[in-house]
Amino acid sequence: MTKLLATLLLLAAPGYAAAAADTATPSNRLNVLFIAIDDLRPELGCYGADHVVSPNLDRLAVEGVRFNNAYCQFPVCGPSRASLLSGLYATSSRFLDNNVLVQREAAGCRTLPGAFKKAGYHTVSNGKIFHAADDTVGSSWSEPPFNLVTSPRDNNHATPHDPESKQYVGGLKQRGPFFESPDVPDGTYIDGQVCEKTIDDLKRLAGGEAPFFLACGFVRPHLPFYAPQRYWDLYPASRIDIAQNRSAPVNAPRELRSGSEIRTYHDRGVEYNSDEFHRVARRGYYACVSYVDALVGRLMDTLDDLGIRDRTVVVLWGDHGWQLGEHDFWGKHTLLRNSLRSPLIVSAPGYTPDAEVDGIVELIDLYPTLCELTGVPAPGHLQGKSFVPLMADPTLPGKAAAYMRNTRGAAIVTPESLYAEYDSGAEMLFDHRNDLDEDVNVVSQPERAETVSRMRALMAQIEALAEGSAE
Ligand SMILES: [Ca+2]
Repeated sequence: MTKLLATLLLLAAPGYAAAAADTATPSNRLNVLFIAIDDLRPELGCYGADHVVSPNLDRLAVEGVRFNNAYCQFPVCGPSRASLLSGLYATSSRFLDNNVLVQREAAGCRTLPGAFKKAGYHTVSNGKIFHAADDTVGSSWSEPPFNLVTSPRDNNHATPHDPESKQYVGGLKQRGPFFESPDVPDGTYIDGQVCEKTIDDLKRLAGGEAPFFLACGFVRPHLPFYAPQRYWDLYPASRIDIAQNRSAPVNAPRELRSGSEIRTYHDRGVEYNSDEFHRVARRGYYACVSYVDALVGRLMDTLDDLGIRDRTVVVLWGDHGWQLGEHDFWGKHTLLRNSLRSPLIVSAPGYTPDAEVDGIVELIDLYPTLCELTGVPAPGHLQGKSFVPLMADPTLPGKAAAYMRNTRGAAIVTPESLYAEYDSGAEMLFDHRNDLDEDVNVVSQPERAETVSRMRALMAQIEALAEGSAE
């Protein structure tokens, strides 16, 4: 091949920005704005949900690549984040629950922000990124994390700001009501303050010598559903559609049950799983989504105002999905698609804007992807795979399967099915070609035997990789 032809092919390839990144020096490397949204399921305007008001996330999707089948590795905050930030799968002995510490359970493995810090980036953590704000602080961050979620205690993420809410705290319900809608400014709640801090950081770091890796973690729409009233006003109660499939899946094993987190908050007299409960909870969740959407919009506006949008990779991810009343289930935790599927949008200079990828990717793939996009060296321990090729050509197939665990078992998702195996031996198989809502567990149907044995083998393969040495 002649040199000219090689150059032309390189320039013609949609992914040429990645090739350029390989030779980037620290001073001309792309910045990264890394936006984490807690408990956000992919029910957004840009994911086809017209009833959700998310203009800013929709705008980001138009500027980037939207992943329609991105899966978390554990449908609980702490383990999901530990997996993404360490680049390692959760296993039967690692990243088990919210007591997780990457510095203990993946000791010696450089974290995602740590890899950027080592490569000369200035790395900053605002809000909820690691589940424990003090996890891997010295190796991950250039500055002490700004975190109001765990401290100070007088304004944690569950602190109510409606004076009326005080009457709903007491007895067994020390956590306050599960929703409130006071007429307060955005900055009253933690997320508004994290947004302000991140805007200040963008202004401070935009002109710096070093590129930045700026992480901004919003806690809504995580429970409790507290958001300023104007975001509730976007959703008249009479127009809220509730889940249609309110029964447990047919042939569901007893290990499959709803999370109970919402019941640790005061119900304000709304009977659990009544139609009204479904309506109020959905309305509160959507209000919180629109609240964080507005905050993301302010970050994007700041990038534009500073003139650094074309030098910044923006990635927006949710740490797992959520059951919003489907099967009468609430919350995360389950090995069902609604708990496991995450929103994921990546906008990087040089890649097809307004693209969507149907191929399967995993949140664990973000670490090697961001390394490839920026030219930051990827450590050898990573178990995920860069999805930059899918950003260059969104029609390419994704992974054969995504793998995830919860406290009771493990699951894999392929383009056709979800298969789960509990530690008790109980199994589930949902046929996503005909039953995306997962209403019937077909694992015992004789005609599925071949699929089940193929899924078992595939899961064993991935588990062998996941259980492999962390180093
Ligand atoms: Ca979460």
